[in-house]
Amino acid sequence: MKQFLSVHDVPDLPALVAEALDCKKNPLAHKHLGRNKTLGLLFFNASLRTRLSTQRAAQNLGLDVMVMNVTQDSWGLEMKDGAVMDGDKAEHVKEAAAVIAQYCEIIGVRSFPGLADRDLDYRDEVIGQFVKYAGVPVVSLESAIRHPLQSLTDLITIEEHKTKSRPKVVLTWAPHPKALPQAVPNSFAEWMNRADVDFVIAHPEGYELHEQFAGNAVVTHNQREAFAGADFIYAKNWSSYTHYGQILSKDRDWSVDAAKMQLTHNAKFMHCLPVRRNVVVMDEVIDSPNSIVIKQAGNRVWAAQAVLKRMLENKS
Ligand code: SN0
Repeated sequence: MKQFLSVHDVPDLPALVAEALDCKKNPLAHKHLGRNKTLGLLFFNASLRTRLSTQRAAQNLGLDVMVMNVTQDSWGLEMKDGAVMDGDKAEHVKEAAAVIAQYCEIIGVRSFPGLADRDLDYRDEVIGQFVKYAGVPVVSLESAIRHPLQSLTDLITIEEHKTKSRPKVVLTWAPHPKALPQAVPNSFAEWMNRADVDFVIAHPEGYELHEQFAGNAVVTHNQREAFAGADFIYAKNWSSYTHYGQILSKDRDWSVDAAKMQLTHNAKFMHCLPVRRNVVVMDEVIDSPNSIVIKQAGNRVWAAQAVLKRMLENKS
């Protein structure tokens, strides 16, 4: 695997899920693969799960890891080719990415969108520039528009917890005080469209995801209707794509509570975390036996390990 930026980098989804579950069963079986090799993790934004789970996955493979909080510890990076660099950015990504690639066999990058300029964000420039100039495999640790390690994790978790061969999976928008990226829902939708599930997206009007991601999902503005018969409820807030970056609703009637979970087929509750308790989801749901958010977060290790393993093995 040369890059892991989206589901399009994965030719066979069930095979990658199976490989991640193999890693989970036998975490140290490939400890030799990363010997004398180094993974560089670059963060332009905050992280808890991604940083620690990817580091743990790397350790399981025998990789050394270097982590840098780019915006705090490094020079301001210019992303635009041809820029006249007389502003506050001291270094161009063309040098930075190429230099980091001298020290690391694999590079991971996290960079959120600005949520101000839709065209700019959807060009996914930061991760794209690292791919272009690093020349070594690049893993997305959440880009402006996708979070593929999270989505792979979600698919693994659904595979482990499903009680029928083709479960009903509902991605539901939920309220939030801040404007958040579309990366997690975009990516989740993109992966669910490739998976063997009945996929429904519920959101208030104005929260339509780009059709490139929504794909063949059934889309409804009626959350309760969506919950009926669901096997998995995946809650997430996102800001509007059409009214780009805006908060159009903070309607608490969209929070996930126990009464709504009653409408489901004893559904498992999922969220990528971090989550705003009693805004996105009520305590009664996230603390219930049907909540699998901690197991889901645990699976981040196996998703990262399967991807890093394939990169080390040079396998697609
Ligand atoms: C990020 C997001 O993309 O929604 C990362 C999720 C993995 N979430 C946040 O930025 C939450 C911030 C907050 O204040 O709740």
